[in-house]
Amino acid sequence: MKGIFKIDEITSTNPVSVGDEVEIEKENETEQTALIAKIYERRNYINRQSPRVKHQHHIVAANIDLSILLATLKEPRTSQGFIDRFLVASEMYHVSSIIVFNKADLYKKKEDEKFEQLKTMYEQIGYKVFLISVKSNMGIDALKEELKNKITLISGHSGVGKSSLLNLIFPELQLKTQDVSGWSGKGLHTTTFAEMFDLPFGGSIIDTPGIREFGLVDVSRQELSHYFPEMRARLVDCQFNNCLHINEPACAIKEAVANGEIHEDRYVSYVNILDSIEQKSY
Ligand SMILES: Nc1nc2c(ncn2[C@@H]2O[C@H](COP(=O)(O)OP(=O)(O)OP(=O)(O)O)[C@@H](O)[C@H]2O)c(=O)[nH]1
Ligand SMILES: [Mg+2]
Ligand SMILES: [Zn+2]
Repeated sequence: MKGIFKIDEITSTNPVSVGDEVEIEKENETEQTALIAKIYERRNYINRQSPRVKHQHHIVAANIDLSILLATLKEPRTSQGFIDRFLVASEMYHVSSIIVFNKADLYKKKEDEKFEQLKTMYEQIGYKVFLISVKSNMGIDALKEELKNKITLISGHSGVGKSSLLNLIFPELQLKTQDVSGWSGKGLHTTTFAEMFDLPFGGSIIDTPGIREFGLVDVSRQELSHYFPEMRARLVDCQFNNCLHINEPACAIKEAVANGEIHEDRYVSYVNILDSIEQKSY
């Protein structure tokens, strides 16, 4: 990279990310090296708070058409709170997203029921939900259809099977996956950096390292409800235009929760995320 970009985005830990469209200048013919001379404007990008340095962010990927959250209800279990944070992030960055539950082969009655509940809840809001098993090749064709001719980012906890899914779709890849001896419960990261691959049927997909937590950046308490689609539509009906939907009178959101139009579990997620956002003191 030509040195100049390093000061471009001062708070980002990485000035160039996977998915960036760039202009390169050949540097050395024999070693086949090149320099990034220019980064084109990003259509969108996904930002994540750096786990180490507060107030610093990391661009996970740029120019994304579709963002997949790979979740599991077992080995490891993905919490609803985590899913909702992911969805908020996708809404913020204007990236459409789908939720894919993997390891269906491990699900017993309890997990099957949980899946159906979550599917119903998210589909009502307008998110597509898939159930797959990489191990038993279930639901893969339907998912492939979604990926055609798109740049897709795949994220989720460590061990949910992101690299395994890519290997199944595109065996030539031979990405490193966690030991077959199974999921250790320790969340070892097998994939350590994000990488993009072209798909044989058109489009490309970005494998990423597992994430423990979605640190949301750039979202204020006031804005948060705009990123819950089922709340967004009702905000104009709150009596106060700065309503946080906690204990204000004549709140349309709380009314919708009370009459079942907004799922209570989503509202709980909203309150939890709201609590976690630092109050900015102006
Ligand atoms: N039972 C079962 N195991 C699976 C399935 N898909 C993946 N696994 C196993 O889950 C483990 C983790 O898979 P990976 O593909 O390495 O997970 P990952 O999401 O890429 O993990 P990181 O790279 O650490 O983020 C491996 O042992 C896989 O064999 C599935 O559908 N069913
Ligand atoms: Mg991986
Ligand atoms: Zn309100």
